[in-house]
Amino acid sequence: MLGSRLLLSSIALGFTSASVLPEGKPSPVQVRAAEVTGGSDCNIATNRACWRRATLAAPSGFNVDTDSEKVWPSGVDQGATTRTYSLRVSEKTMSPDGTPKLMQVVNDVYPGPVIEANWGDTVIVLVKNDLKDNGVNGITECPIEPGATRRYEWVATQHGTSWYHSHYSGQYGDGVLGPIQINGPATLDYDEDLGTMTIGDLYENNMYQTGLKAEKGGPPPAKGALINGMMKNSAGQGKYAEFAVEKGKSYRLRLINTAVDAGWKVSLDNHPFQVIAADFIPIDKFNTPWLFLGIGQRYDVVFTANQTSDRYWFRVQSPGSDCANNEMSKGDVQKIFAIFGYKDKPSTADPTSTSTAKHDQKCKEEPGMTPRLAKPLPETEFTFIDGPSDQLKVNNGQKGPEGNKINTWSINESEINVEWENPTIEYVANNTLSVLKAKTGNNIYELPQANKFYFWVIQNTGLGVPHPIHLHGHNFYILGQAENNNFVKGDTTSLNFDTPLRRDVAMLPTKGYLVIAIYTDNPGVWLMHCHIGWHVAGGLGIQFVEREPEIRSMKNNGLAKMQENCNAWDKWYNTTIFKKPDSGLRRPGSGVGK
Ligand SMILES: *[C@@H]1O[C@H](CO)[C@@H](O)[C@H](O)[C@H]1NC(C)=O
Ligand SMILES: *[C@@H]1O[C@H](CO)[C@@H](O)[C@H](O)[C@H]1NC(C)=O
Ligand SMILES: *[C@@H]1O[C@H](CO)[C@@H](O)[C@H](O)[C@H]1NC(C)=O
Ligand SMILES: *[C@@H]1O[C@H](CO)[C@@H](O)[C@H](O)[C@H]1NC(C)=O
Ligand SMILES: [Cu+2]
Repeated sequence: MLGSRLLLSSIALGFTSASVLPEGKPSPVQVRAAEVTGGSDCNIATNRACWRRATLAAPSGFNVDTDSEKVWPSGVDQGATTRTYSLRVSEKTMSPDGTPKLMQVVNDVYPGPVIEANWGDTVIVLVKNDLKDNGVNGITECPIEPGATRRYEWVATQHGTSWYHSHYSGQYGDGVLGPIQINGPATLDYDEDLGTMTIGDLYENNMYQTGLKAEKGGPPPAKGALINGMMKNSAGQGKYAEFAVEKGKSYRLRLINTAVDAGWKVSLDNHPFQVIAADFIPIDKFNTPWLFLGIGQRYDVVFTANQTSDRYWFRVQSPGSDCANNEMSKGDVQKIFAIFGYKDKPSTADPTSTSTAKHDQKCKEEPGMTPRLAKPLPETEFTFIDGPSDQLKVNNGQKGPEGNKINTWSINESEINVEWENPTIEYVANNTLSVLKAKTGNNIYELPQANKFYFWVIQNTGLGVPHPIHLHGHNFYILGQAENNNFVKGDTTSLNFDTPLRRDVAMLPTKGYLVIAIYTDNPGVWLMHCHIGWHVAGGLGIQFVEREPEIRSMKNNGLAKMQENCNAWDKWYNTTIFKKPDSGLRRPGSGVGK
């Protein structure tokens, strides 16, 4: 929930590298100046827990035990600065797996440049839409019309790894995405930061064509995957992404699942991971040879290059057809790799390493991760035991005229349908939310009370396939998560109220449930949706309107600017033949009715 204290920060079309980064391949640069640490023995390889020693300006200092959901370095005295990045979104033919494809990319590269900042920095991102006919849509803003530039500003209140992407859902699958790296303290020491690794899926056709298929007959298989925008495909074209390590050193690696429709299990042969962060939350060291990442999830892991100097496979696999339908990862066919090579054994040959560990084939997170900073929840406030008003039922169906039916996804039997030209925040600004709430598909749930836990039981019905549920503006608390199970009213024994993991994406497992809590400390309009492109496009989303009157009275709430942007969008939209074809949170293009 990066920058969640700023109203207009949750939607991205893309962003550029700051003036400090070249407009080329993203590279893991350490932009941190030594003086930031407030002492030379802080945040060094043997003291990663420390970020900034106590000073007059920050009497408590900042470290991995600091509650980053409440406090963060602020101002130059505490080592925070402002960084500006310019991102330009345009069409470009690229060959990420050795075969050409017309993509939509940021600053002519895929993935887009890394937006890197230090904990507490203010980040300004100027996004220019250089596409001919697509915008970005929102809950909190109008889309960016072609030719226009929009300015986003947010504070990196938390540290860790994330990514920016177009919220025209499918559009990020065509390339409009890039990593975000916020340097900060860590729960485990390591020598070097290897930076980010994006793991996405690759489709034969563009997202518009693929989305059409998903809507009519169900999603087609992806033809492959890309690791940091690269892959050797089944025909031997293209190249594997490579990472070089030095024997004896330990490394931090920032994993990001940027897929449209794939959950992954990942592993590095002979080098088990020590997981140190889940999304933006530091976690107690968690050891595992295989790690599951749902779409949108991030994990920071540490591993030590302490094996025989050689080259090792980094493996990415689909743990079952419900989790990813991918031509390069199916049963015995497993071809999605990157390479980690020891520097003292330079070679260009493919590794010969084998994997000794097996994974559990489950499309859900490894159990047992706990946050470094435990935040217990008041069990007595869990109201589900009294009534079902906090139940959210995820279902699927079909709608439309006979012979032309399309697949839909709903929450409590309602598919979300947003208005591009009138984002929810505009109704909030006008104090006319009730008008929007009377409309079909608004899917608004109000969270009126401040600093209170709201609990939700999300039950997976219908097809019951697993869904990565993502919330903007908050880390939710995960109280319970089960496969093939209905949550039983009154049964709180299976829930964790003492040390729940907090993060911003969690799996709603196959035919099971996910129980979450949201703490209302961030007024705004926040979308919660399935991160599978086809599902959010088909309606699988709701929006929380949190502490509505306060949004209007917040200083610098950006509402006037939003109205100005919307007027510009309205003017352009009136002139184009491309009209909104669906939930509005989906693929660009035209021609498909509801
Ligand atoms: C290599 O490092 C890991 C920790 O990352 C440790 O668990 C393992 O025992 C080490 N192996 C050797 C051979 O030193
Ligand atoms: C969702 O639907 C269930 C049953 O269909 C109902 O009991 C519940 O109150 C609804 N949830 C909300 C938040 O309206
Ligand atoms: C909000 O008010 C402005 C100014 O009166 C108006 O132009 C706009 O259409 C209103 N928006 C909505 C969503 O009603
Ligand atoms: C949209 O275009 C129509 C006709 O071309 C015009 O009458 C209308 O005023 C325009 N609306 C806006 C908001 O520009
Ligand atoms: Cu889904």
